[in-house]
Amino acid sequence: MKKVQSTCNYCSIACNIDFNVEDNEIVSVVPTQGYPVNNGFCCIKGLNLDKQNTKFPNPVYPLIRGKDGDMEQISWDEAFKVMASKIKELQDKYGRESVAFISTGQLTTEEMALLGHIGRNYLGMNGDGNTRLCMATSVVAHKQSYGFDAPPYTFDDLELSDTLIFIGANPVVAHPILWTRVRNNKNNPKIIVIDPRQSETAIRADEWIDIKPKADLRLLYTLANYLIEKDWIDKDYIEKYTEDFEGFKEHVKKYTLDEVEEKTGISKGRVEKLAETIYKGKRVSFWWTMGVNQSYQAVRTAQAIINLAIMTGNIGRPGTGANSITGQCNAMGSRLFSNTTGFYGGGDYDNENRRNAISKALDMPEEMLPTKPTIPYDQIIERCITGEIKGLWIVATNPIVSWTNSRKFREATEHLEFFVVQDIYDNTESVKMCHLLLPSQSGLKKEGVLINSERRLSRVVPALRKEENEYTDYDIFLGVGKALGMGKYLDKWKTPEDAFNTIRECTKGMPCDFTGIEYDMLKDSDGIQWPFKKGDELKSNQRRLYEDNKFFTPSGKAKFIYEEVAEENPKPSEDYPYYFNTGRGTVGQWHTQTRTNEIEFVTAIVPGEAYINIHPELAEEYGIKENDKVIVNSQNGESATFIAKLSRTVKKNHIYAPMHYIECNKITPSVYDPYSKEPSYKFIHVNIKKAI
Ligand SMILES: Nc1nc2c(c(=O)[nH]1)N[C@H]1C(S)=C(S)[C@@H](COP(=O)(O)OP(=O)(O)OC[C@H]3O[C@@H](n4cnc5c(=O)[nH]c(N)nc54)[C@H](O)[C@@H]3O)O[C@H]1N2
Ligand SMILES: Nc1nc2c(c(=O)[nH]1)N[C@H]1C(S)=C(S)[C@@H](COP(=O)(O)OP(=O)(O)OC[C@H]3O[C@@H](n4cnc5c(=O)[nH]c(N)nc54)[C@H](O)[C@@H]3O)O[C@H]1N2
Ligand code: SF4
Ligand SMILES: [Mo]
Repeated sequence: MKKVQSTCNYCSIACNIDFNVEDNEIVSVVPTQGYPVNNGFCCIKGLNLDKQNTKFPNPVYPLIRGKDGDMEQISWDEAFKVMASKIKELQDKYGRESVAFISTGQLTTEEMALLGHIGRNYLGMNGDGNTRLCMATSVVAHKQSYGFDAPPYTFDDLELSDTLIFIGANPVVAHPILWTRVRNNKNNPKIIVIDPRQSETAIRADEWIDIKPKADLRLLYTLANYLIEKDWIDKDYIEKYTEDFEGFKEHVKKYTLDEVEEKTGISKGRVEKLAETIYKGKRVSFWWTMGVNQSYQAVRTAQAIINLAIMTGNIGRPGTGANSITGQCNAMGSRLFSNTTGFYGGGDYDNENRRNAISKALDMPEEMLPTKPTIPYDQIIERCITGEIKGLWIVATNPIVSWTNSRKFREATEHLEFFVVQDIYDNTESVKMCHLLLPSQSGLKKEGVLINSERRLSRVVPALRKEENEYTDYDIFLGVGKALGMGKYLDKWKTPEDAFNTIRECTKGMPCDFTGIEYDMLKDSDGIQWPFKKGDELKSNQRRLYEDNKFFTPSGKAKFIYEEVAEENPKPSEDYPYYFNTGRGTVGQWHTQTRTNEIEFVTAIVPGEAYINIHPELAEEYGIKENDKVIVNSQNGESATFIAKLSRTVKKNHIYAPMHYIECNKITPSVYDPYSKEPSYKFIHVNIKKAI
């Protein structure tokens, strides 16, 4: 029996798992002992990683839609030829930007980088990722406030804090191993959860701050104002290491305690107490996730959290930080290496030094590199609808279920001349709409590197051998690249290891510099967090950023960034009296459920149909009982039917819908943060009626 240590490719914790393998079959799955992230523990998804393409086998050969609408098998060579000729044909006829791709935070870094190389460097397409639905807000917030998309923390900080404040984050469900780390904290920490819903995490916290939906920014500014008034701030830190505090101080003056209860639902006394807790804490850490990122004013809210941390000196020390938790296993890889919004390793496309360095690292003329960032996801969809984009290639994402106001995505696909889906299943909702399916093998057969939420690179090692004609995403990209005639431009990308070396070269001199990491150093290892420059010595497997109080802005200082609190968007209206909130349902369910539907422990206990949590008193007003069907009508003009699950975890005028079902995004709005263009998935007004 052989033991293969690899990385879980569900969530951004990136637990390490030992697969015990015999005759190319997985005999058992054991969380890796001693691995600094998960040390012998993992959640139900990781424990069932062997169940992929077992209940729903993926086709080995590509499928193309015939004239009668049925899918027909073709060879890989034919599929690559179709890809190359269709893309060229569309680009010749309608221009380079008439074809686009949408990828994901769930590929290996090398796969993502190769797709970006083919799609952006060689073909000049637009290409965005599902990370836009998830982490775009944090990216912009970090870039503006810290000067680089560089989250500060290491997971040990969860154990070292004395005060942990979770804002719009539900780690008990979404990042269970992270919650295990909180429980290991020996400082008897104070745990506070800010969430309009009494989430599974709020239930376990010392205090649940039951805020009105999207009132976070006002609450955070009010807290800041009160802390300043009380002089509960770290003046020395502000003076030496931050910029524009005076402007911020002026800005927050109007956010007084007098108005706070009416606008946020949190009483003056509670705000004072929360401020005092922050002041008294020696090691205060703030953790945020999608309750912040997915909003019409998300970037400024994330930055208001950063502002609180830097004004109280809670950054760069053990147990502190304004910490954005990522979502997917390789969101961090996608942020740095997808070649969609900036160069590999960071840097804007108009930065001459970076153009030069990247052109050398890729061995490619500068003129071939992109000159501007991609248009974002929402505009890709819009351009499909207007007919400017004719070809779309989606990889490891299932937008017909996951895209906001999903009618739009369906509409987009109806206008496409060429819609390609690359997935490990042939039965997803998106596959049902496509012209060509490129079936990839799952992570169990892949090799490469993932980068987790605390910037740790770790290896994906194939637990299972590929059988004949089985292609991973990496193989598929290479096949397409060759068919396109990329020739010498693939020389630096022959294997995942080549790709790793190529992109590693691109990090030289950047904040994420990991030129000191050899590909094989990551195998059977503790993983290594960036930065790790050539010549660096690995002193610890827990490293945080900003310990030297130097940020990546031109001045080296962290910036206070702020703006007026915006009005609710969409606006409330009498016809739609309830707030509709969405998010994760259970630990066992992953996104659109294509993978976790294979886990029988999960499907046996989670509702098989879309459901909402509704307060028992509201349900009673409509004569709705447990498991009755409810029609939800949304301000976006759409309706969907859900099963009612009565629960006091939601306020009487709130409805909560887990995102794992196709019905959920029928209801959500086409509203985005103005800076990050991340969808505001968690906020729209609805009305309800009992279905008869
Ligand atoms: N089991 C499981 N785990 C997952 C995933 C999964 O699908 N299933 N997905 C992974 C991914 S990609 C991601 S991005 C993460 C997401 O991880 P989380 O962000 O923790 O999960 P969500 O449930 O989307 O949202 C968190 C909370 O935000 C709250 N919220 C909504 N609106 C507001 C608001 O206005 N203010 C505040 N303060 N809170 C609000 C919601 O009520 C919810 O409890 O999970 C990752 N982990
Ligand atoms: N209402 C609402 N909607 C949301 C959210 C929310 O909170 N509320 N959250 C948003 C967030 S944060 C996210 S990250 C998105 C996630 O949304 P999606 O990315 O659409 O969700 P997944 O189900 O993870 O889709 C991944 C797809 O890739 C396939 N796949 C898995 N492994 C591989 C592989 O190795 N190769 C290939 N080629 N395919 C593979 C899976 O079968 C699946 O079809 O959803 C967003 N949508
Ligand atoms: S916590 Fe995340 S990385 Fe760890 S096993 Fe569960 S899904 Fe995988
Ligand atoms: Mo996500």
